[in-house]
Amino acid sequence: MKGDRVSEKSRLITVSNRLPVVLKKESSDRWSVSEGSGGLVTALVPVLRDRGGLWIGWPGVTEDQSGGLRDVLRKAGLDSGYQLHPVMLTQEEFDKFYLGFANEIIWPIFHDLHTLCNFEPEYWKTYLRVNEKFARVVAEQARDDDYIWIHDYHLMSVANQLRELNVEASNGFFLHIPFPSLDIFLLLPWRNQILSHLLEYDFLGFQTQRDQRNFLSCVEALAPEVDLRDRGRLTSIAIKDRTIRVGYFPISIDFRDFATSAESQEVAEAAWYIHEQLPDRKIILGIDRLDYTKGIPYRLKAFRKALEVYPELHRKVSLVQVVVPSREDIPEYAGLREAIEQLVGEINGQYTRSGWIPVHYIFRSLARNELLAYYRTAEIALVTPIKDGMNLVSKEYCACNLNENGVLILSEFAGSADQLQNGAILVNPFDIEGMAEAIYEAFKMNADERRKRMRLLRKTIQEQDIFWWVDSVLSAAISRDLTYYPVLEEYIPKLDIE
Ligand code: GDG
Repeated sequence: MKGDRVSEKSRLITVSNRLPVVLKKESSDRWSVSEGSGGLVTALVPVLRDRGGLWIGWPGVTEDQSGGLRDVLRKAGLDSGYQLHPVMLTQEEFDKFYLGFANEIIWPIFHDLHTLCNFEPEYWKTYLRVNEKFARVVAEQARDDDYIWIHDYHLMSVANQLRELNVEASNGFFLHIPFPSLDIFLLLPWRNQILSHLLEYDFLGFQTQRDQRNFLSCVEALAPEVDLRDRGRLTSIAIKDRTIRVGYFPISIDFRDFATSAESQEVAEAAWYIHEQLPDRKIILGIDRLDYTKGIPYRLKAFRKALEVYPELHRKVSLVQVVVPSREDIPEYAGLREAIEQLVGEINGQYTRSGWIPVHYIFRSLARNELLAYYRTAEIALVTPIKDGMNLVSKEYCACNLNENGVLILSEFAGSADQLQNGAILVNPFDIEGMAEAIYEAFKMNADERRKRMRLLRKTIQEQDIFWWVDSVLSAAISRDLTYYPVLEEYIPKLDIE
């Protein structure tokens, strides 16, 4: 039977939209390749090396520019201890699958922003074609006793194609972004196909309980022929002769790596320099990709409100807002940039005084050490997405807060709020006045409370790090043994403040 041969020792085939490499073109057919950074890569590479395995994904350049690439990837694979297999995309496929279906339909609607969707039928057809392309590369490589782990919203239809191609290996899917509620999901013209394609996986992982519940209520409404059993952290769904399992697993970071890197001399000096430039001032930090889900305009309005209502903050705080350029080929993103820059201009125009600029706006990607220096030195982090699968910035900030004196202001609608609710100040990211009050509360918070809260946050993130996450997902997916599977609630420590 399908999946029967999978075991703790099975090879792991990881499939994601992008291969975990950074490519640089040195000449017309010469490339340099380096391993990508990021928590997922760090956590999976040891597993891939250990079990033997491969990573399948798009290399980041379109077919017409990819001369010489396959050989380089083969060699890079050998060097890093696991194989890399590219899925090549044409420019048109990239435009309609990645920019189109994934980022103009699924991304907005799964973040509850259906009014931003461009429901172009051609996008769906290309999405299916590209998912089939991915499935073909997987089928060429997979053995029956492998475990195939597919990631994220770009690849929801791969299992369906694998079935068509008679691939016997067991598979699982992890969704990194939220899963919407039934009312929102129903708006999607391809809701039935997408749901039935997701039900072709043997295992489904979501970030939070809310996402799991939303998915299960869509299943109950749209696929009444299936049977939901053992509802809980790991729910079983019986479909004809198969049983699939659906759980939630909050992704995390390599806590130790962030904490030790933040301790380095280089980061310490950069952190010192940042504050030297802003003497006698508390830094409030916002770091986000340019994305309408990150709530940047509401956050800026909240900061303006705080300056208006609490003049005590004048000259005493500066907001450093870093916006990392992203998806600029999509019209909605260009408009968002304009809105942000206009608000920054208005706030600075109104409040700047000699020696004090209220908002320091940075529109570029920071080098890693610079990023860590801001994390380490900022007194307050303002992480207020209107919706977010998890939000790693909130966890990275705490990991780098070595002095345990920072305050995390966190949106209720970030996935990380489930784990970090007891140490952070939670806010509704649409509530401008509420966020302004939270900024003031963080500014005034005494050292003892700050330390207690930050210790709690760091403890939680340290215990539930990215390695814990990989273990939890793989043990629930592969071993089917629930005793392997940590009960999350027990891991969330409570805050002890008078
Ligand atoms: C998706 C989901 C989920 C940011 N600015 C710089 C920089 N970063 C790095 C951060 C962090 C990452 O980018 C952003 O991660 P997030 O989790 O916040 O957001 P998404 O990119 O939207 O990720 C999300 C995640 O998948 C994982 O499942 O949490 O909800 O949307 O790691 O450090 N890195 C550098 N310079 C920057 O300026 N070097």
